[in-house]
Amino acid sequence: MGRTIYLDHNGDVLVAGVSENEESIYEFLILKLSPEGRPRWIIHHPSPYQAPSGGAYGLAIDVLNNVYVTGPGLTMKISSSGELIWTTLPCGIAGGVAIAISSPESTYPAVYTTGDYTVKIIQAPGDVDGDGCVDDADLLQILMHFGEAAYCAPYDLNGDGVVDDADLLIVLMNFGQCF
Ligand SMILES: [Ca+2]
Ligand SMILES: [Ca+2]
Repeated sequence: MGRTIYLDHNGDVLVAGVSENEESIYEFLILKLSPEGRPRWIIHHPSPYQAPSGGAYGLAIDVLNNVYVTGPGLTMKISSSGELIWTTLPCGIAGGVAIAISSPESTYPAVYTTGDYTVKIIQAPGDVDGDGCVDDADLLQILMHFGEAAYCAPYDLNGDGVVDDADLLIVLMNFGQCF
């Protein structure tokens, strides 16, 4: 079932919604059609919420025709050719019902979704505070929370539930970069 439809910069048609597979698993369904209606690609991805109300609700594209899709509990980025680039960690507030990107010209836009909460999804690795650059402010966040259990916190950069040297390394490896 499609819920949202969008035209990209090439006139291709993007459709996102929910589907149910043979094993009764509800999925995010995203498909891209040519202007003539010929399928270019289709993606099925398990929905964190296993109900007919799960699946995709919002869709946005950037200047490169990358596709951003959000729904309850999940947001994902898909390349223009249909490869899954990333998904958010299953952290409860990982998706919403609408999505927008901060600067469509950027290759690294911040992604905002909205539902019960507004979520800013940081793409730039090591950018804890989401200001677009990895600097001492991000380093400080890691150091202040070092050793803490921090499931789904922004300073738990690798999403393993603890703030430790692995997160510190992500900041240090990207230090000084702006996206
Ligand atoms: Ca930052
Ligand atoms: Ca971590």
